[in-house]
Amino acid sequence: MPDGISIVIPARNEADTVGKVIAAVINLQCVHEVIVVDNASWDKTAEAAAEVGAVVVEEPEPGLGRALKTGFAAATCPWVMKIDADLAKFDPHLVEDLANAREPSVGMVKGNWQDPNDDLPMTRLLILPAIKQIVPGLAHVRAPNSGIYLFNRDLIDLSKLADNNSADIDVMLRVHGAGRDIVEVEIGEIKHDPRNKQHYNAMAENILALFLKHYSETPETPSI
Ligand SMILES: Nc1nc2c(ncn2[C@@H]2O[C@H](COP(=O)(O)OP(=O)(O)O)[C@@H](O)[C@H]2O)c(=O)[nH]1
Ligand SMILES: [Mg+2]
Repeated sequence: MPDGISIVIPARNEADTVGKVIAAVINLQCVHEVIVVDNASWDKTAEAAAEVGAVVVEEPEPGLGRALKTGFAAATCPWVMKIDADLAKFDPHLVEDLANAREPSVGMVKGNWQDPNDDLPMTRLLILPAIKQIVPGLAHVRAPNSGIYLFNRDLIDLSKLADNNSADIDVMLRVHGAGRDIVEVEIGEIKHDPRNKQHYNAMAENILALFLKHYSETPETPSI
């Protein structure tokens, strides 16, 4: 059997959904532990997570990247899977499907999901064009912004990850920079909480800043 995995779930005020997400994955054979990062929640996220057997760690400073750094560092397995706490619908088989896609050359397995109500504007209009221009070695990735992925934590310097919600993409850029393959697995339909425009506007800004920083530090293309 391939190595066991740690699941890390960042959670900010997700008391309504986090317990169900944990319960769906915690007893799978390949899952060694589920770590929930309670990111300054003011609801009962931590209680809901502990009740169904997750290890709860606290990250008092809000920010998805901060929560991820804390959670990835707390994981005891080198292979860490990140899933969101706000999933209302997903197929828990995706955990095994991602775990089984690991090969010696692979550093990261991303979950490629569909949502019939979401044509992924951020991915189409910002992230795919940015990858094509700035990181052409990742042009094969269809769902680069997926927040569901498995990666080998030992390949990257966790302390350098972005603090904000560009961190999922930052993990991918860093695993790619470590010379390992990024592969994708189809994970079917996912339903999660829609957020407001301000959330996605801020996310787009953070992602653009991440790509510009990446380009200034490690240009793959001679010039743009
Ligand atoms: N927005 C936000 N999400 C956070 C934060 N810390 C942890 N999270 C969790 O990160 C996951 C993804 O966040 P979400 O807002 O759903 O982003 P989206 O799915 O990319 O639109 C959820 O499980 C959140 O609870 C934070 O400071 N801000
Ligand atoms: Mg979400």
